[in-house]
Amino acid sequence: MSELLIYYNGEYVPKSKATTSIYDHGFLYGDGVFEGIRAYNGRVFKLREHIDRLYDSARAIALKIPLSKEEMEEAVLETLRKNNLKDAYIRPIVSRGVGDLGLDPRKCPNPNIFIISQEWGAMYGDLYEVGLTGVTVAIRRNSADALSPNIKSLNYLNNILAKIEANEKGGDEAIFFDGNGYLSEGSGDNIFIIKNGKVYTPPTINNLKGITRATAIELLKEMNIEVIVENMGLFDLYTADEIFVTGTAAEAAPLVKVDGRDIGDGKPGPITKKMVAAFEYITQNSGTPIFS
Ligand code: PXG
Repeated sequence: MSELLIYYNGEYVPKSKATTSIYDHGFLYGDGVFEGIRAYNGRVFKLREHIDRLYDSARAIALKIPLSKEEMEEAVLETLRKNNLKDAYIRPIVSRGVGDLGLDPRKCPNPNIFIISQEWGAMYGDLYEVGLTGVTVAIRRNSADALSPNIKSLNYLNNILAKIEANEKGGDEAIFFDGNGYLSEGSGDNIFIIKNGKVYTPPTINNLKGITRATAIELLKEMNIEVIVENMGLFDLYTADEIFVTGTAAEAAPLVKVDGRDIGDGKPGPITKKMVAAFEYITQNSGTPIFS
């Protein structure tokens, strides 16, 4: 099989050639931004929304991406075409670029742009029917006034530390709270709680403005299910009737146990099942065509 091609500053190069210097501040300091996008059935899901978020993340760290959004979208599509991919995961990365050992980003005149793509199916397999286990973690989500969780930056250590804790505790996914004790999100997904037929999700001050989260809210409203955006605590999590998480990688996935406690009857509940089905339908039947 021939090597995957990676977009690298306007060219398509084999994976083994898509390398940057160790002086790239993306590597030295996690100074850069990225996105995670999926293509289903020959179409890229919510492409413009992901590109908008990439550019917002870049603006928040004062990183000017030397491509228009249209050029970036075309680069994503062309990367998929070059690799002949129809069902894929796509990872655009913009790093601050090569500088010196100092922090100052003014030493990095040229951002580096990479777009990686690869074939990708469902993340959790049959766990969608069985459900995932969640564990609350001691580490708090980065506070918005230190490093906003709205920035999808190359520094994912907060999330990785949560994942390490979840791994140690034997759970599939970590559940974060913020420094005020409010529910935040998972290590790589947003969270929804269902209680008495209504769906609740935290406001996005303390978590990523998830594109799957926004899609889930729209789908629930179309199903005439009330969605309430408000802060919640540990008690709300433990006493939920149902819980699901949303993310580009995770899609919509049920959480059936948290910290050893069954959620509802310990099986994916009715609203979660509707959500999983609705999300599968919309991903299979919408998006920007790759080959048109
Ligand atoms: N919160 C965080 C912290 C994320 O990184 C989401 C929520 C969901 O957002 P979207 O827009 O995708 O619905 C994400 C994004 C992984 C992985 O390997 C997951 C993400 C990013 C990178 C890797 O699970 N999810």
